[in-house]
Amino acid sequence: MKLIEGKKIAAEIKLEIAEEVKQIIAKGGKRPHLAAVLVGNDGASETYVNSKVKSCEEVGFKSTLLRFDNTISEADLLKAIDGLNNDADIDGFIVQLPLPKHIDEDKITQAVAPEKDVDGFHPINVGRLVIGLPSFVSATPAGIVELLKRYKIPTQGKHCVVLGRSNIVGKPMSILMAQKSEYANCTVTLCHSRTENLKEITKQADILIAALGIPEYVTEDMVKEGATVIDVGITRVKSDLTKSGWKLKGDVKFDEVAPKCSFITPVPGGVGPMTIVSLMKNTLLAGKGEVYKK
Ligand code: L34
Repeated sequence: MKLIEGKKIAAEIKLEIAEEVKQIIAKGGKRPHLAAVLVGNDGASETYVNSKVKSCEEVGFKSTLLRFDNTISEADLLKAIDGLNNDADIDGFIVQLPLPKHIDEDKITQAVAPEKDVDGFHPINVGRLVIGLPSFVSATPAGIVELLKRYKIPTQGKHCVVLGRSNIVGKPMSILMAQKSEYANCTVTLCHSRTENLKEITKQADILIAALGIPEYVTEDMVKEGATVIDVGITRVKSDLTKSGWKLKGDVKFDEVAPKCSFITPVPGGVGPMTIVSLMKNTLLAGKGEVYKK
């Protein structure tokens, strides 16, 4: 069993990005600028957004954090998005999810200009991804493809089983793994809460990607000997053993599944840091105008 060290790879990629930013600046180019919108004060969202801001500093990007109370109206949030769409200094921005219940997430996602949508959530970017046009790709799935690439995990012709059909992870993940590409070309099965005979399907997976959000759902009997297991889950569960009173759990029962795997990602330190670094990559692309010409 080999541990896929997302945290380590993310640190390496950040150095690569920092180097590229230095060269852009040396040539008189513009420093990439990412903005993040954070509504309310959900603890997990705070952690993720802080880590995005910190990563911007590390790679040499400019960053702007816009914070709003969780009572903000949908109309006012749309106004803020309009402001970011029209701010020429900002290359890309994200609106951290989840949003409060009175705000329609679809409406917000669709209000972001596609050429600044470094989350890759806008239907234009999703559609472009599906038909193989240049697009911003959702950060978590993009980070997972990068991990498979850097660990030289064979994908061509392999059976990849994706658990979960969210717009952010499961759906784009299944599209990416089926793409005609040296680092994909998988046969993909997308499973979800209504899938029958789930265990029979997951047992056939050469690559199993768990993105359900149910802690420790994937058990040893669901995994084929020698499989690669990617754990996207990151749920905070109560714990008496930590100072904070909670600890992070993935969707995979790591201790029993790991011995069967050829490769496996840990939680934390696996997929999470790759999500952040993929956002940095998308911002760099946005700054350079490489997805949508400037
Ligand atoms: N708009 N909303 C928007 N874009 C995103 O890309 C996200 N996501 C998901 C939630 N909402 C979003 C994130 O940023 C999940 N997510 C995310 C980002 C970072 C990490 C986990 C999820 C991460 O850094 N995880 C660390 C542990 C962090 C901790 O201590 O809680 C890890 O090692 O897994």
